[in-house]
Amino acid sequence: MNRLVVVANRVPNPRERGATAGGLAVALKDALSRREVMWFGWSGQVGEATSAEVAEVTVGRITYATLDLGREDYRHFYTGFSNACLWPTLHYRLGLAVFSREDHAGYRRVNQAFAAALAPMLRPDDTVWVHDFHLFPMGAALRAQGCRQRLGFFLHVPFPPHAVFCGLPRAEELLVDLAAYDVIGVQTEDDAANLRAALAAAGEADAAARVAAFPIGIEAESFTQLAEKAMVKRETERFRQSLVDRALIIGVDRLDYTKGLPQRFCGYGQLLARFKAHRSKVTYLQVAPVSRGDVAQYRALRRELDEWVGRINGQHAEPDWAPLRYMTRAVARPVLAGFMRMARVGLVTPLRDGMNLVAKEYVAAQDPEDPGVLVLSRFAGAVAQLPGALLVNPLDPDEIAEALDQALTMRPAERKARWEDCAVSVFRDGARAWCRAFLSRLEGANDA
Ligand code: GDG
Repeated sequence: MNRLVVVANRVPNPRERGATAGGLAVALKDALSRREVMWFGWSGQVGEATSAEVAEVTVGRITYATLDLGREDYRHFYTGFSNACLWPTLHYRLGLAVFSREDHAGYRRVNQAFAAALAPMLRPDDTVWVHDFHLFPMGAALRAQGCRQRLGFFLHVPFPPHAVFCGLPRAEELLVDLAAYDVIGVQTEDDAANLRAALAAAGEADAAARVAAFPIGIEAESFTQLAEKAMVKRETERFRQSLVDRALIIGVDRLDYTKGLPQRFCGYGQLLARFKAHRSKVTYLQVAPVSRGDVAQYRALRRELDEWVGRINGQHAEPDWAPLRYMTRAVARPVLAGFMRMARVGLVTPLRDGMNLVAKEYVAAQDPEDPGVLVLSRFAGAVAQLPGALLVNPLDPDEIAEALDQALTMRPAERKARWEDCAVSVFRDGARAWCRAFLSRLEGANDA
């Protein structure tokens, strides 16, 4: 079988194994155990200049081929154009986007450099699968290097309506770049419709026909096992004792302005103010590991959240009860799975999200005999697969408060029925199925 080359901004560290490795790495490893794979991309290291040489490490059938980014390229390609311009715009937040010619030039330069480094490493029958918004131009850059291989692209984040997308500097150029791919995958049918319309408007009607939705999933069974095993861990027991029989609400998100955290905190405050029966009876744990701390808006958000936490706890706490527990450190995945299983409510309210895997992990972590309730933003891509969730407008704190009250008072039979409605797709449409679906479209056969 031919080799699969996965191109992603960040390549997983070959020394990280199992539960600590990234979701994509685990999914690919399981789905492609018989296949030779090369990961190509950024090592995660920043040096003086972007490396001219590719560092290769092979473990079993997987080769990790990486480049270090130079300081300037890191600043303009990664922090600048990718995180401060493309990320907000693709999440419908054009007003937050930072436009800079230098960032734009850095983005194109790094994509060119990656393509120039990868092209000579490719074999004629390789299948190349490029991931995410950092690398829109990679396919076109590979074609310009003379590559004739099958090239697929998957966008993990939303694709906004054309009226938003065309606010990007040289938006049309990105669409022409996308047209170089043989298959262009997105998370939802809405994203697919938006992208097709944008491609058609850019005169790339042929490419519009190569766009398809492939909703990403999780390795649900292994997450359930993690959650079950966590129940006997010391950390879980200590946490349980600290709750003293209070119902737990859990939120788990990278600290990012797309995740709707200030509005969520405000909604929880409304719950405590309006539905007084829950006072002293509920604890909300928000895990929000800091990300992209070198982008100004993320630092501002962190300060804003610090303020919210102080306000809510200051206003509602009792000497023996802090209503909101907030941590900006990451929690180990096996521990997190246990916390999710203990939570009566999973609170997932992004303002906009490509998919949102936390919503699916929360469902997978539940005890089927006594499951909790998922409160989910109607603007997460995952909505289509989770019909049993309580849907909210993440911008409306009152709706969040009402949904939390409904979830906290829901009878066991309804909780179970709603959980079962969500579990169908979470367990059936996993990461492996996603991988196979994309690759079989790209390769025109069911042999992935
Ligand atoms: C992008 C798209 C799309 C979070 N905190 C901790 C932790 N996490 C894990 C979660 C989950 C993952 O990180 C986050 O995945 P999401 O899907 O929720 O969100 P993004 O990071 O924004 O991912 C998104 C995804 O790509 C895949 O296509 O679904 O829409 O934005 O797995 O559990 N893990 C650990 N500790 C933490 O504190 N161990």
